[in-house]
Amino acid sequence: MAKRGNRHQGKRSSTVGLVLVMLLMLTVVLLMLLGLGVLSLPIGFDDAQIGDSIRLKRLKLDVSKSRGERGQQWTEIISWEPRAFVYHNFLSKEECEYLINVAKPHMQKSTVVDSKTGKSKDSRVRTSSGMFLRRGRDAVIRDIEKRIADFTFIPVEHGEGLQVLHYEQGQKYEPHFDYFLDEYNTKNGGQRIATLLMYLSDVEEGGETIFPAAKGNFSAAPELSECGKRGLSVKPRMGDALLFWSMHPDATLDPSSLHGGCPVIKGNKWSSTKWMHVGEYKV
Ligand SMILES: O=C(O)CCC(=O)C(=O)O
Repeated sequence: MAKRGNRHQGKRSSTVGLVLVMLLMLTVVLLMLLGLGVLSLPIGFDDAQIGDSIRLKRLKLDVSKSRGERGQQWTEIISWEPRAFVYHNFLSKEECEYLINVAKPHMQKSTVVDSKTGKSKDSRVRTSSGMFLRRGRDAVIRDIEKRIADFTFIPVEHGEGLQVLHYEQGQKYEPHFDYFLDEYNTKNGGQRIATLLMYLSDVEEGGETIFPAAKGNFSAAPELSECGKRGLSVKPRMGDALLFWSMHPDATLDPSSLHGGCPVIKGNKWSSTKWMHVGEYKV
């Protein structure tokens, strides 16, 4: 009896051993697969879409948690002069609504920078209203700012606070540069190097961001307003983000970055701007 018991025990322990070895092998295979997943960058070219505008598809790279579901994220290169890219579905619907709701009670008439004094002044060039949200203000904003840094490769600390803008029917921002031509505004962080413009709403008609000095062959799509047909333009789409560089890679200013917001013809336009500097911007 005792001998039979030993034999059963022996059999049982060799089965347990076999299961353990198999589990170990499975773990090794899983780790290898995971490793390969990490090593193969989640960015790939979609050959079928390489044409007039080169499209770079970004597979779902969840660099940070976002509030709400985001659609498929991918990057569209829209111009090399200026260097400009559209990140599709950069923000979720919930994040767009969050920014609008936080800013809404505090909106004030937008101003422009006086190039002689460097101070803010009221102007008919810019008829929207807006407000600044302090950098790192809360967890949602920190999350968005981290995502901006990940996509632009510009540290969070180089960015100004997010500015939320609201354009009602007829409101616009005439073409201008985001870089400064005065010394006053470059004291903190140096020159502005790039801008990320996030669209927080769709716009029924008009409200395109336009680059009138962009170089290249741009077809005037029929859905664009007359203003939008006067250069390279981007139609606002909730959640999309437009990144453009105000400086060349050799750190000289890029005049082809001249840009503006076309008048809104129908509907409302909400957007949020992140201006980034060459150095740390103290808040
Ligand atoms: O609203 C737009 O499309 C342009 C905004 C803009 O030019 C800016 O915020 O610097």
